[in-house]
Amino acid sequence: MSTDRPGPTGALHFPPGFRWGTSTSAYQVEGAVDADGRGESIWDRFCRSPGAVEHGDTGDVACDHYRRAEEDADLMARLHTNAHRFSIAWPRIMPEGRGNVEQRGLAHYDRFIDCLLERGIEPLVTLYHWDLPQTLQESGGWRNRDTAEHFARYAAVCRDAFGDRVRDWVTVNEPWIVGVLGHQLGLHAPGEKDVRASVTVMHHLLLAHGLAAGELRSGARGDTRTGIAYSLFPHTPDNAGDPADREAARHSDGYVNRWFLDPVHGRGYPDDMRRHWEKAAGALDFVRDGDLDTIAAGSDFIGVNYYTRRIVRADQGDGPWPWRVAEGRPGVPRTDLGWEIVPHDLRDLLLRLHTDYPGVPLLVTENGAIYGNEPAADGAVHDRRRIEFLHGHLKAVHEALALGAPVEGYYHWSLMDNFEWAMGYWPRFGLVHVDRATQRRTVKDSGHWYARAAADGAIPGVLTTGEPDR
Ligand code: IFM
Repeated sequence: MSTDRPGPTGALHFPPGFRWGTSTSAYQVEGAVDADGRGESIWDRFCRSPGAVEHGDTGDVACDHYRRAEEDADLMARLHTNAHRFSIAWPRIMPEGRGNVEQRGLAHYDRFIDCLLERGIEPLVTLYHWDLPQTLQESGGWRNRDTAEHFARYAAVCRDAFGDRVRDWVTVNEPWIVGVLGHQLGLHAPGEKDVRASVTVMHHLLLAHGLAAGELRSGARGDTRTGIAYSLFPHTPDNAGDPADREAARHSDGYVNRWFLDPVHGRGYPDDMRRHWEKAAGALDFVRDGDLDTIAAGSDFIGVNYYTRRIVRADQGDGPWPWRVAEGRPGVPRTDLGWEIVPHDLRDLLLRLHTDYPGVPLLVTENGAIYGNEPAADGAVHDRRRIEFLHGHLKAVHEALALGAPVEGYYHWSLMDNFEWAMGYWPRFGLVHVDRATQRRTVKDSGHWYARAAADGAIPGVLTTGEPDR
């Protein structure tokens, strides 16, 4: 793909057709948890466990996006975006996860997809962004292999309903986070703390991806594409001069990144991590003959969710892994949550994916930052730091494009401030501020900046203007 080469302060143009997108997920924005026959999800249940979510927050109301879907599509049109990634809530389509299909749930997404298309916004649909129907959890959830089969049937229902208008599908969002936070550390629904469960679940999620991809691609249109949105963390050894730290970083990279990317792209599970998992969790006997072929059959793009890097050092510690995540470096800027901001690692990550999995289109399916800006006296939200974040990361994407990485689009996380899982509502990731009491939406300065970039198909080479955050 070609990109214009800028002068020192000239605009950086992105290729024609580049997707300027925003990203959300159902449970984080929709609310209306009892509307139109929706079934209970594991997040509805988890939010009600005392202490599970900060301040006892829940997704019951969230951004009320279920009821304001059309208004929010108008908001996207005002941002000049041409793409939007959202997820379908499985419990709205199949309240019990299998069997009965709820037509009102289908009708809702049917209308929303049309709303997007009417505004020139291409939908990128995620089928699983963590809201498993609670009924399926009661029969073992993702630990139960049958859940992958149920997921494939749900995918087929979505294909039949929306496959005429939706070309690109993310089957599963961040299988590593589901496995580790949901089943090993107990920080996300369903709140399990079991190392063996976490690796079992990850395998079943990959299997579910492969089975669902087969269903989605068998639809009427010939150009359907499927992929996973991975939580990818570039790794840095704490002490690059220490071979043990370098080895720790390589293994941790296997744990977080390669464990998913390699099997999906036909290389099977990486041997180094297989040994670690067998030591920590016992024989991987849930991997059956043929599973790896199913898993390898279904990826037409790589969804890159990138937020920050992981610095790792060798350390046996108390847990099962012979590495430990180290502190970030002094002097590196951070978000309000303390995550290091390292845009050049996004560039390097995209280039690495291009090298390791050649020819596979790349979509930055999430990238964003928590900054807590509230409306100022003038009513606007002056989040200069998010503009800098956007500029830095889009510039990194532009550099990756210029070096040949096939990046097709960038979906900012998030369209609007929403429910940030176990942290509840305090973290604000949006280009649009949401007033929790009134649901009033205010486009932040960063939203206006992104709108300009999307309209121009370009960003400034150098960021020169703007006031500091207030
Ligand atoms: O909000 C989440 C999203 O649901 C998955 N990826 C990371 C985001 C920010 O933490």
